[in-house]
Amino acid sequence: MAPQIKYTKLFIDNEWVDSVSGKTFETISPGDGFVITSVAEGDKADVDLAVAAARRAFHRNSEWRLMDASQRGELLRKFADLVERDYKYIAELESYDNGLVLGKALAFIQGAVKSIKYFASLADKIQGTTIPSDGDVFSYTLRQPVGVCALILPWNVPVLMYVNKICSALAAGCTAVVKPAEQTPLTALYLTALLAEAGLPKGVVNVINGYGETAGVALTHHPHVAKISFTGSLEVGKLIQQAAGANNLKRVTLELGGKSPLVIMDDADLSLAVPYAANGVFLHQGQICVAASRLFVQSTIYDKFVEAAIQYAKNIKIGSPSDPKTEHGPQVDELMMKKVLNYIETGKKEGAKLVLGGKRVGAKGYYIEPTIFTNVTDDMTIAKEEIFGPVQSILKFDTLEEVIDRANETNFGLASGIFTSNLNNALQYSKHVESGVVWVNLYLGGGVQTPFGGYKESGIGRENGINSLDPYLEVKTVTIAQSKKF
Ligand code: TXE
Repeated sequence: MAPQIKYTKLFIDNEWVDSVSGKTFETISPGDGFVITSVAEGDKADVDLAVAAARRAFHRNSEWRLMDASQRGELLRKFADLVERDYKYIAELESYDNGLVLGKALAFIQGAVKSIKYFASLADKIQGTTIPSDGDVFSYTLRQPVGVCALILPWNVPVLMYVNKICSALAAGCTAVVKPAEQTPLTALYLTALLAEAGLPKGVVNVINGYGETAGVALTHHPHVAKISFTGSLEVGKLIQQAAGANNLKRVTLELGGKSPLVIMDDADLSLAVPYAANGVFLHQGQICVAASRLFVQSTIYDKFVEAAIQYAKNIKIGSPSDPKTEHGPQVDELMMKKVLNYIETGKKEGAKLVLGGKRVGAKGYYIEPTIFTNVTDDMTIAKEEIFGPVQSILKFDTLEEVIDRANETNFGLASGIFTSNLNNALQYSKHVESGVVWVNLYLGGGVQTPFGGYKESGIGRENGINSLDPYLEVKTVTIAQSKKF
């Protein structure tokens, strides 16, 4: 049974409100292509109201600014408890709106609870320093919240994105306006209701559903937004950077796409490498920014590996995302499905060999078979552009030196991996591959404790980890004259 929809409006100053224009837009279930519900559609007028509310909540005398840091942590811990209380419902809602298969959604929401607790624990550990400055002075630093943050979310893992960004902002003491992706607004709205239930003061978090070109642009150009945290496409990331530079020089963190290389050396344990490589690119139908979308296999084991990869992928169970047994669900919408199918056609035309899948499944919903291409070369479109779909491209290499150069021959630099039983290979690759994350003998590991972000055009800044609040903080140096040194 479909989960009940409880919130569909905008959230401003702790009130659920219609948009100023009265407009709404539909959100679709990718599992069957049917409309789930209509949600209020915000644009510039609503963004102005939301930013004004966030700004009031950030005033130096506001309840939020006067709250003890430990109390902010306490509030986040309550939020974690509420997410834990409702995690099954939230997982069902995520699966319904986004197409993430239920089994994974349940695991992801449990991961989100851990993340919230982690950020909660950072709230009262924001400390400045005292500095042995030159002269008859005393210097120290304060680390202060940057102000109103615009948190612009993608559709691929909405709950995790909401939690990472909102909890970092709140732990740091900022206020926020969230813009969920237009494809997947529902879990962000529900989580916001839980934050309010946890006792969030008025105006600290506001949510404006809407489109990028309207609500998103209004946020990125707003003179009272101090910082933007964005996860999404490279194209929009560049627009955001320009918008931030064009007006009040907003602080910007960007988590963009990838074309992540995963290298399988001939001394690797294939019983691990094959499933990890498959999961690395087929998880969530390939709609993850760290997808292992360039799989480099050493020539001496290439044929053997390809055979095992096909056998593995053949057995992935495709079905409705709400069925707990399903391993492979739909793409998020028709547009993305067509985009991925188009990449598959391009792969065939450019001479890659399609050895598995390649087709849409059924006529209802947006399903694509797990797809494998072999004989992929570096110059092919499918080896260069982010597909964001269930397409495993297997390339051949001879030596580690060669594959490091080829792995780095991309403007992206988000994640990478290597399977090898030789420690020197692992260390050499890890040192020289140009990516923010390297996995050795696993793929997709580590938790909220580890910094996450990209080299090159995969982004700017890091999320997660002990320093994850830094982008939400300013450093202020205070220097006080002393009559004499003592
Ligand atoms: O992303 P967009 P889309 C990649 C992936 C995918 C491609 C396109 O390759 O195929 O991006 O996806 C908001 N100003 N990733 O079109 O448009 C938008 O409303 C301000 C990788 O969905 O970047 C949404 O909230 N905001 C990725 C968010 O930006 C704007 C996750 C992302 O949308 C805006 C998703 C504008 N001008 C897609 N235009 C990852 N890194 O994980 C749009 N938005």
